[in-house]
Amino acid sequence: MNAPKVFPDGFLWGSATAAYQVEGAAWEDGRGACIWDTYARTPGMVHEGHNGDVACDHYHRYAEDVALMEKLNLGAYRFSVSMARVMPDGRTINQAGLDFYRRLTDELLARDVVPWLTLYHWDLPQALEEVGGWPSRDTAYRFTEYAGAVHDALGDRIRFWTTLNEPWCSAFLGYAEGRHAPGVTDPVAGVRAAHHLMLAHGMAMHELRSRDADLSLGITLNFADVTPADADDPGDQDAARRIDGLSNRYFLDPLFRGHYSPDIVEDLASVWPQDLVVDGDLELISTPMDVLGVNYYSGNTVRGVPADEAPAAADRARAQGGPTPNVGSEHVEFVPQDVPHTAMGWEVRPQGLTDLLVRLQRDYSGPAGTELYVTENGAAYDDQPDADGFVQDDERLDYVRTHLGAVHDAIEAGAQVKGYFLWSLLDNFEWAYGYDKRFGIVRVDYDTLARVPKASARWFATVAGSNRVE
Ligand code: GBH
Repeated sequence: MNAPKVFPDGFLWGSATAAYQVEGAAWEDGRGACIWDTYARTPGMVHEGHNGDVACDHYHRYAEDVALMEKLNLGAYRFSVSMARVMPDGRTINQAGLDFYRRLTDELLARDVVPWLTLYHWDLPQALEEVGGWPSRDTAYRFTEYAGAVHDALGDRIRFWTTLNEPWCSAFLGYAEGRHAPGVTDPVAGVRAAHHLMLAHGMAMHELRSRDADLSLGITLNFADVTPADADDPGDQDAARRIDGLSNRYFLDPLFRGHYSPDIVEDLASVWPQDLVVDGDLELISTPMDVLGVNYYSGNTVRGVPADEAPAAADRARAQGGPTPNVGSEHVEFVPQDVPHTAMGWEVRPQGLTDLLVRLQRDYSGPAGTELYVTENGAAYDDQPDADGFVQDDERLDYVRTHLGAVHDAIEAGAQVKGYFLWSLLDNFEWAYGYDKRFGIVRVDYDTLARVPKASARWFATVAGSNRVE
């Protein structure tokens, strides 16, 4: 038997959700339309035309959900604020929208669950998309006003604030590949969106920091563990450099070093607008952060495709100029590995999480003194509920167990990891997959909206309660 892995005192155990994925009540209390409302209503974009109108009805059932968190020993809850509730038209403040997050926060505090707020998890007000969306610089200014409005309402009761969730997804899935809202397929729009998201982050950091020096501020990024198919092959090494650059360094370098990585800018030369970066932008973007949120699910093994060779079927569309999120790197092939996969088809690679956290500590967060939090990690599996709705989800439990082992290894190797949020508390609206993919440790019956904790939830409650993984 392995020795129990004991986590540092004060380690924060939590679960995560996002507004559009769980709240429902999409048209209540003055909420405006967001880009996901529109995208989900566009035929062919989301699995079976699902949308977030009802979702988990968290908007009405938040008290029940917070009680459940307490029962599961969860010390923190990472949620996002819907910008379209707070500024339905992208400009005017809607007090009723803010009131919901006050009620939620007060309920969390009453039950000793630390609120961890994300300002933006992909649900831009449709009104702002119509005047240019993230490819437009103005959106960063609207976002900063929004950050101030949320701070006015919640600044006295929330310590942890992250600006954006996964700007890579917003920019490149949303505006380059079009697999996410708003469904644009233009590489230049993707590059513009990425910069303006970073600028929005920097301006909001500046705004919040100048209001209150005691807040713990930062951003959440998604990371991929990238490995060359053949470590000795220069073409594969270059493919790995490109994908690591586009997925990881694209955001880390400006945030922590105040510049974009020169090799990425060079790879993107044909789609990088000359007037994109304005003097002063990078200073704002590199405002020192207290926390870095790390979302980790999987990784990729990549191969450089020689120009005279046809790429594998999965990458053919991309190589022939079809939309890809990996702007400027159309000649990279993703090589599936013979390892377990989740229901998303993502490879299970726990070692990648250890390597990532150690690297972030060594190359980025260390010098800045930024603390690392795993803000998302978890897995979708094909759950089979019994007659009572109970799910014996051994695969998910195992996924979380091995990834917590990976976090523990990283801490032992010196990474300053201060907490772990499991994605997700509830089964919820899984973006383009609708309700077809379930990430929850609590099952949601979408007919009755009843919540039933799965085996993984019971197990995770023991971990959170004892601060150790047996
Ligand atoms: C997160 O994004 C989101 O923050 C959350 O809202 C969402 O529900 C959750 O994950 C689950 O999807 O094709 O093997 O290369 C995840 C971002 C980026 C993770 C792309 C997987 C591709 C894996 N994803 N990545 S692979």
